[in-house]
Amino acid sequence: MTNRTFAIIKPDAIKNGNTGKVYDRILQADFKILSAKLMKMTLKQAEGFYGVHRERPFFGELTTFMSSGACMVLALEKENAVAEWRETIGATNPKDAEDGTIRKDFATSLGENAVHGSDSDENAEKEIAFFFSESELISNK
Ligand code: IDP
Ligand code: MG
Repeated sequence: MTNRTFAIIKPDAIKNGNTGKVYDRILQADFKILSAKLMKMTLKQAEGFYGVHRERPFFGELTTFMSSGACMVLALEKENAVAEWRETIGATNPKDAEDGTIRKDFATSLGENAVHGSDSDENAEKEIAFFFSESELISNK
């Protein structure tokens, strides 16, 4: 089990002024921030990042949204990070998200759902590497 996961504070959360609130939830949940950067994805980057969803009907909507404004990408560390972060963010559709989760409190809609979280250790490593070089990740050891 790796102890790293990858997160994005999505453009809706940034536009709605929730960057600091979401960042605080990350710290309150005891994640260490290995690296964080504010960026604006190109459409090509969004298409590459979400490549597994290429055949899905919402692919165009998703990649247009993700490249529509600034987002914050983060590499996070915690024991059992992937599962812990998925629990902290809640279900994909905010209508199904538990009380107290980030998506319940900050998501705009199913598509514009405030945050991203990796779904497996393997994808977490790939996703971190998509946006960060290893030397950008701060070691806590
Ligand atoms: P996840 O982000 O909870 O892992 P995925 O199924 O991997 O959910 O979908 C990736 C992202 O695509 C979601 O977070 C959401 O932004 C968007 N998405 C998923 N399903 C739909 C949909 O039915 N319509 C529009 N956007 C969707
Ligand atoms: Mg996913």
